[in-house]
Amino acid sequence: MPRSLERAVVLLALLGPVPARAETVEVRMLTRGEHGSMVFEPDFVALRPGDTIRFRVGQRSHNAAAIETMGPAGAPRFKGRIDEEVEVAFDRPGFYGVKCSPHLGMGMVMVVRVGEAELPPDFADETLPARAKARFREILARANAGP
Ligand SMILES: [Cu+2]
Repeated sequence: MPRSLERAVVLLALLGPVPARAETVEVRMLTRGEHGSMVFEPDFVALRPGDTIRFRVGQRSHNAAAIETMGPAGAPRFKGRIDEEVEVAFDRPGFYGVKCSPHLGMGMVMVVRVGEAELPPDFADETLPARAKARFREILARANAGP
């Protein structure tokens, strides 16, 4: 074994396995974003289990809340107040739908994918307002996660 490689192997052995650090991703809640009005930016986020999203007030009068019917079974639910910045840790693999409560009818939603999850065929809640369903279809198509 060449000497430099030998040294690298010794160093790696000393360091041991490096655990993946949990990350925090920022999502802004916006009345007018680059891609339209009433949006989360970004509106699709892929996380590793244990990562966190910090929902930031980009413009006022929005919140971030879990859509209870759109998430893996047993996943924690959350609901921020209007103009509240919340941090949510996503531990459980799967797809999650997130809404802004007052603007769900205007299609203010986003998708979070945690881990190597497959999109469940019944992910879209058919009882949601039409504009929310349309926005979900658009996000999932863009993210190449659609059925
Ligand atoms: Cu809103």
